Amino acid sequence: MRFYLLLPLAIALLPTVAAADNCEVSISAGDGMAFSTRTMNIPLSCGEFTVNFEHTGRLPKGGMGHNWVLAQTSDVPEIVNAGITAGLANDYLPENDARVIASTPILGGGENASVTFETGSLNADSSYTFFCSFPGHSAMMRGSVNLVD
Ligand SMILES: [Cu+2]
Repeated sequence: MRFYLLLPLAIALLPTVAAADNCEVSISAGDGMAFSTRTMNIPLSCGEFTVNFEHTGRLPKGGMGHNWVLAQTSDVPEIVNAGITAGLANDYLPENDARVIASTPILGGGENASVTFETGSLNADSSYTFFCSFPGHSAMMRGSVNLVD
């Protein structure tokens, strides 16, 4: 009887164990306008890629909030402008905007969030940028994405 109860649990844990190390990355930002890294490798073979983002500072999200957003490089300026209009209540991002490929909420100091997205939505011929959409941050808080196999 116990065997039948444990089997579903074992199956539920399998996908976590199977995820490769290079299909997940950790990135952080503190009370300054800087990400901990300026580049990120995303292997298209991952299927799913996860970004773990942490605000390591102390300031509240209304004053020095940060998020992690992925978009095509050419879309970044318009997303940033639309984000200012959307406001903090919408995490400084336009709602239901397909140009936003992946994003975390705006975080304040001490908070963290993860986002997982399908690498199949990325085109090997396109240029991608990650950035923070908090008003005034994206000029400093941005990095390039290297799509790899
Ligand atoms: Cu920021």
